[in-house]
Amino acid sequence: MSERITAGLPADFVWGAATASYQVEGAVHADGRGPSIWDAFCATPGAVAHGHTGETAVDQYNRYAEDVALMRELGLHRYRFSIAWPRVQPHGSGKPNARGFDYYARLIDALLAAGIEPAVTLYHWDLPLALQDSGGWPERDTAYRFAEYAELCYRAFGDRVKSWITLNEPYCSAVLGYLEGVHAPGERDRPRAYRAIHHLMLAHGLALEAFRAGGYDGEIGITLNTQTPCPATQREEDRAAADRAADLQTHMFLDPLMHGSYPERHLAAYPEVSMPIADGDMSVIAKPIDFLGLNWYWEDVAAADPDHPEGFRLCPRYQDVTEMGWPVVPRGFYRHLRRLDELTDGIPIYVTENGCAMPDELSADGTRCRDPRRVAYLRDHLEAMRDAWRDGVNLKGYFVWSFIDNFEWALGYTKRFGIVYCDYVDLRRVPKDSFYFYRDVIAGHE
Ligand code: GCO
Repeated sequence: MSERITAGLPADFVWGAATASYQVEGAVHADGRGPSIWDAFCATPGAVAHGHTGETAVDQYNRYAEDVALMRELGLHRYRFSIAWPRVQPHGSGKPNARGFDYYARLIDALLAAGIEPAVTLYHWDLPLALQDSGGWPERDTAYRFAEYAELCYRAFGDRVKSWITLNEPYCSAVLGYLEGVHAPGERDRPRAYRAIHHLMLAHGLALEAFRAGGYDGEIGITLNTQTPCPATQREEDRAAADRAADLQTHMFLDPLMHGSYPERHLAAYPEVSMPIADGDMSVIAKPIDFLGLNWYWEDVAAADPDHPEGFRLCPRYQDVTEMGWPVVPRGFYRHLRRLDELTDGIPIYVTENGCAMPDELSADGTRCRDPRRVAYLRDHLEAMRDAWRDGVNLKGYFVWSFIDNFEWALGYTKRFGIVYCDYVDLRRVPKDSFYFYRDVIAGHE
């Protein structure tokens, strides 16, 4: 018999599950919510698979009580969800919307009544459209607006919420949104994308300062999707290539937090880029966080490529892939956790997302969803995480992505990440086998 997955993890290790507002809430016109860049992006022909939108999503806005009951059945310790900025401040500045705050108060109170702690992400990509109309993240003003919005949230919920995440994956907001154009707002402009990076990091720093200045009790951090690409071979040039392949996704975000600087060699490869740094910005960004959130799904392999501006290319690998085409590499998770521990000097880490999309189907009678590949994925990744903990990584908790199937951004409803199945015809929830597996992990039986 092999040992329990949780063997050796500390008793206060946090077991969680995560979602994000636009991916699950629906009710986009309810109670005075303003439009976000994702509403606009979804309305752009060809932007999202099959023209799907978050208009209904899984309707958590109206069905949160049912979802909280399932979380209780799961034995969940903490639910990570995000606040939709345009719900609580419809135009991104000015007057807050009380009815928007009321929704999150209902959700938070339901969680607490069920013995589940809320973990709140302040920004999971749904920028109020009014702020994009005045320039979006490439504009410095957006960072100030974010700090004001963050403060409204601390004031409303600081008494009940003890775990805050300023931003989710600013890499995706800036690079997918402003450089590659595959996420909202769909721009393709490198200089603007890098301005967005700086203003996102500044927004994080200002929101952190506001939290400290307000004397709120609880912990605050940021969630990144950092990567440690593997070198294709042990040749010196491939090792150097793998190192550089981490610059944009890891160092452009982690270095300002840890050292108050951006990686110079990366910026030097793109002379058209200039970071709009004002006096004092970098020390605001580098203010100590209480924890780092890590979203991790797969590991890249890199080899030297003299034709690339940064001298690397990503290579294929042999492992099975998920429905996203992402290779399943649990040892890569272990490697990255170790590396992150080194890069951050042992900062407390929460895995704020990990999981996979699989070709899930309901049983003929509609009562079960067998997802053995997700169970295997979770088992292998949890073991890798446990090993990283044993080898000294300062891990505080793990959140599976996702609690429930949801709107997978540009891929619409075509990818299912949940441990709860959602039938998009009648919005019925059916716990998958992985739900029962995770319940047993949390209970210490696996
Ligand atoms: C992300 C986001 C999630 C995604 C998930 C699967 O990490 O991209 O935080 O919203 O849905 O990662 O792609």
